[in-house]
Amino acid sequence: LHKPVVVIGAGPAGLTVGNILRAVGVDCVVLETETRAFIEQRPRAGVLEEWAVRGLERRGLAANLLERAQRHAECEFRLGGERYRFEYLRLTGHHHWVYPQPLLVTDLVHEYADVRGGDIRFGVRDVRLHGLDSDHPVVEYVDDLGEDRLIPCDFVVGADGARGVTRALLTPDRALVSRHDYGIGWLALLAEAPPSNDCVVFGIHPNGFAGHMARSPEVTRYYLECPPGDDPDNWSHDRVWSELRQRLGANGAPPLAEGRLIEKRVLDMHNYVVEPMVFGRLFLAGDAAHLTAPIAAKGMNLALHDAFLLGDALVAQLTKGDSTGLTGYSQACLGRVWDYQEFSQWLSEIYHGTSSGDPYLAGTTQARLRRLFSSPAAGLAFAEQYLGKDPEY
Ligand code: RFL
Repeated sequence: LHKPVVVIGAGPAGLTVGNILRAVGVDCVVLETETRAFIEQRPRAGVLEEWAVRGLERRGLAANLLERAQRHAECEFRLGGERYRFEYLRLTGHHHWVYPQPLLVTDLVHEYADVRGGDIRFGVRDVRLHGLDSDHPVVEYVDDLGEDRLIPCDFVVGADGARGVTRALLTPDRALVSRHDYGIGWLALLAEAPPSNDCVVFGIHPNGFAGHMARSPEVTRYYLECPPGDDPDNWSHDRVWSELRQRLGANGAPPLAEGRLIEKRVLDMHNYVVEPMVFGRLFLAGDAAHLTAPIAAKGMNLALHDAFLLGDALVAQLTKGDSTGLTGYSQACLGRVWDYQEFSQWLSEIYHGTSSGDPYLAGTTQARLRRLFSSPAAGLAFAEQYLGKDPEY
């Protein structure tokens, strides 16, 4: 009955930790509230940084990705009816990978459960953790048949995302939670339509920000800035495409390929960071520990960064009795977490300054954008943040 590690949540963070443990034969169990079919289809992220893909590859988790993912070398800003191309591959020699999150989750579940023989239990409810500050924590949950279950363990990984239960255990006497609310909403859309440009497009417009990101040859993600808490039903098919055409319009830009909207939801842009990401035997990873609004497409990358560090640290502890990795885990993650938070805030001002209604902010943020295209040093600094600095793995 006893398991060395219980992982709560089968997202990119939890599944990556599970795979790292199974690769060296450490026994663990992953608990997930949803079904396998649901998590394999849930649309979300798509942009992966080079170092994250290399980290997956090194752990035998990137075979499909390397075969199917697209490489992105440039992005384009549109402002005042003009197009400004930012060629980051040419500037830095580095690129982005685009691979939809549901495909990555599908690969990770398959590898964990079907190839490495990992134990994963779907459809669980009422997960509760006991004795986290002792050497013998216990995870309690109700299984998919309604039976109450207990798993005594050595370590618990809290990888249950932004709406999970594990973060709530880091109460104010145990951790500091810093929050930032942008006061901005994004209508997140998935269109059954081919991409309308050969790279990512950011539209900076007085009506609000708009984004275009290829997900596959058949599906494209779009974003439209909107009031926070807006009702997606306020956005009819015609209104969506008319706003997208206005906000992404520019001289010489190819027309938008319209299609059926298969996802339409409002995301309120807010961030948080939990410090430390650890309480006793509970180690948080991914969105459970820190949320970065999709402004800079960093969340899944940070989730993988945590998972690599935590998976390796748990293996060192459980196979060699070496506790260094676990002791330094939170601090090792938080440097990158804060770096990405800062970049997200900086980028948010560029995206949203023009539509803020404040002409002073519009002026300064447009100057910031022009600097990227007129100063090679500013361009390089931006590219480094945009692509994510390479950690040593
Ligand atoms: P996840 O993926 O949310 O997985 C958590 C899992 O835990 C389950 N769960 C529970 N299981 C057991 N017990 C409980 N009590 C549970 N409560 C929840 C959930 O069902 C789920 O399966 O967290 P993880 O692993 O930390 O991964 C984080 C990423 O998913 C997230 O950061 C990204 O999706 C953010 N993000 C993006 N990140 C990028 O790096 N690049 C992008 O291009 C990008 N685009 C996006 C995004 C997030 C978006 N949304 C929906 C917020 C675009 C969007 C629209």
